[in-house]
Amino acid sequence: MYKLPELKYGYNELEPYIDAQTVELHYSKHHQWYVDGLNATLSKLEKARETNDFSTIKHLKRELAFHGSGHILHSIYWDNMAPNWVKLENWELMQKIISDFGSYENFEAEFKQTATTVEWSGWAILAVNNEWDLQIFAAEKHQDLTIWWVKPILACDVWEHSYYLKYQNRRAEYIENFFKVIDWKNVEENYLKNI
Ligand code: MN3
Repeated sequence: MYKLPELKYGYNELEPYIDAQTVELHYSKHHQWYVDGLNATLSKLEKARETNDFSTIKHLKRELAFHGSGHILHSIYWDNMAPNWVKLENWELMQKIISDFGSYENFEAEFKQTATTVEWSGWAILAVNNEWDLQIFAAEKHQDLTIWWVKPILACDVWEHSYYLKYQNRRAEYIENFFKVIDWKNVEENYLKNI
């Protein structure tokens, strides 16, 4: 059984950048819904295996990708943020960003533009692979997200529920402010775990 991971801050602690009501709804309703959906899908898959009845497998695999990716990406997203912005120092990740993107400024501009231009719902994701190096992906919806060879280390949710209450259609402003609550120590840890 999957569980909602603990938040390392209170609902109001990302204020004024991400408002308390959005964090509460997003975490306790939306993310919980992905966790519940993932568990329900896994038990349906188990039943299908027991009864050898795979007639609904197409639906179940789609549900698995949708709820599974939703749960994983939200878990990364929450941990990627902190009430007190943690600056990216000249750690290994910084050196890698500079070598792969040319400069930190280039990386930030590419990430923000990617997040801004994801069509409709989705994510901007900085991901690592020890052969492929760092790349920024635009994930339109996440049920289609089957990118086997990458490990996300920084994920920015750009589904409307992550910003609409406070920012309405001003997604770019939300992304600017997301950068003010990034916990770069956490991103660095994710990076080191995956190389
Ligand atoms: Mn979300």
